[in-house]
Amino acid sequence: MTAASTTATTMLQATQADVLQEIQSNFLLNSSIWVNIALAGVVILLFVAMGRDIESPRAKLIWVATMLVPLVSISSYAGLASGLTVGFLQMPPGHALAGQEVLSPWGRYLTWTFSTPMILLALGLLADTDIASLFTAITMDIGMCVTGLAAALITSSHLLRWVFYGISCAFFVAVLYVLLVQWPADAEAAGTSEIFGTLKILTVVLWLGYPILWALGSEGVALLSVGVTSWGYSGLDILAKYVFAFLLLRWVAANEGTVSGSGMSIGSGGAAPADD
Ligand code: RET
Repeated sequence: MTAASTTATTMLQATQADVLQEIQSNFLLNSSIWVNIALAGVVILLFVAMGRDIESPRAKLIWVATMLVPLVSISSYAGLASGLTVGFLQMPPGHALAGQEVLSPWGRYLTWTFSTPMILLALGLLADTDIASLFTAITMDIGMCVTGLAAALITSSHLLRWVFYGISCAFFVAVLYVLLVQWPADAEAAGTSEIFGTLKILTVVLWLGYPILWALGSEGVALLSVGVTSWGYSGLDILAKYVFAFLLLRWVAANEGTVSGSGMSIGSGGAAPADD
């Protein structure tokens, strides 16, 4: 066994306490986590206050979905801060860090499976889309997150890491299609096109940053360090979650009448009944 692989084996058997120590000794990584925990805490309190007078069912559902974004976020970042959802991975041959033990905050990818569907649920409700379209966006999004997690965790083959990355991107294209093509028309009909348009652009532009960071970071071609990548994700999270959610809730609180229907033209595809 070579010295390098011995080190790798040692780190791969690292306890949670070892991982925690590694996180705490990396200032960039540690600060990128704690800043988000603090922000999520403030944002949760702010959103409770902003939504306290909302009464109509659809507006309430948008509010709960939006609230869940920082709630999932604080749990996600607490998992990272404790070392529970961070581990060492030995990268396969062909990877820029082949044979080295790389610190992987894989919990991020896991928890996106819960937070991103909430963002899409809130946007779909805002556009008053139909249930099939909402189901499509959310399931494609979950597919994107789970296959992205697989891409990050695979250590058996460099090629398969990128195959899963490609599959995740394909799911992402489906989400983008719904956001850019289907929902704008629904939002127009629902009278929410202005705010939907702003949030759609914010979402599409910021979400595109995630696969770029993955590819440039230590999971991909390793041009960026673990700490810089983590700050990249944290920065995107601040904008894609907290700023997004704040703009949405502020609008819903001020325009509750526009979203006061029960929402979700379930199964009708938005069409009016034949005998109306
Ligand atoms: C990965 C890597 C594989 C390819 C693609 C990705 C896309 C991730 C996205 C994440 C968005 C996360 C948000 C989180 C908020 O809580 C998994 C990075 C396409 C779009 C908005």
